[in-house]
Amino acid sequence: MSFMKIEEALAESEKVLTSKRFEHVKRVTDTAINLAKKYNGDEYKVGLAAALHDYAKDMDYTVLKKWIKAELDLPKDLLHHHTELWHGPVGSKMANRIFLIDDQDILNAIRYHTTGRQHMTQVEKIVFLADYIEPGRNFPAVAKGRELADNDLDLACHYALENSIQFLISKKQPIYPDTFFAFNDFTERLLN
Ligand code: DGI
Ligand code: FE
Ligand code: FE
Repeated sequence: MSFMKIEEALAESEKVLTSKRFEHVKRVTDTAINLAKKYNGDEYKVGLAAALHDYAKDMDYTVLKKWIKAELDLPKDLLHHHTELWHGPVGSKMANRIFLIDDQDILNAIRYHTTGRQHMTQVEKIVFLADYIEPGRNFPAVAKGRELADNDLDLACHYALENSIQFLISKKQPIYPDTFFAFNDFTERLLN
């Protein structure tokens, strides 16, 4: 259960984020709630997860590193990947420990919002996509991402992952395994 209101979660994020990042978080929250309405999803769960999805994003990486080391069920291989990948897993632990959120779906939506993963739930897909297509995003692939998100969550997630992987490869960046697991999962489902 979680008793935190979305407004309260937003207020907590506002305390720890730059104003620019907080504006992004509000747009992701609105986008996620709208997607939930469209797909008959859980507006509260996606709204709460979206309101907290970047909670750890502006924190010092030495703080994030301590959390990864201390939390037994956070994978230690994160420490060998880009620090950009740390704020989702750590943010979900903070949501649990500081705000006492124990709904696994909400926690996973925060945890996997950057990479995705295999077997994403509808709540996870919606938060992942809302982060990708919120109205403040303006990279070339975003128009098609919005169009797909309007019609099919799986196709939209597949497209977002495909584009992100291509972008990372073009930048000669390593790709975290969960990103591949997510991409393969959606690809296999689209073949069937
Ligand atoms: O926190 P946001 O900026 O709103 O968005 P995000 O959490 O989706 O992405 C943060 C960054 O992480 C973004 O610049 C892309 C990068 N990223 C996503 N997946 C991977 C990744 N970077 C690496 N190295 N590997 C990945 O698999
Ligand atoms: Fe993020
Ligand atoms: Fe974000």
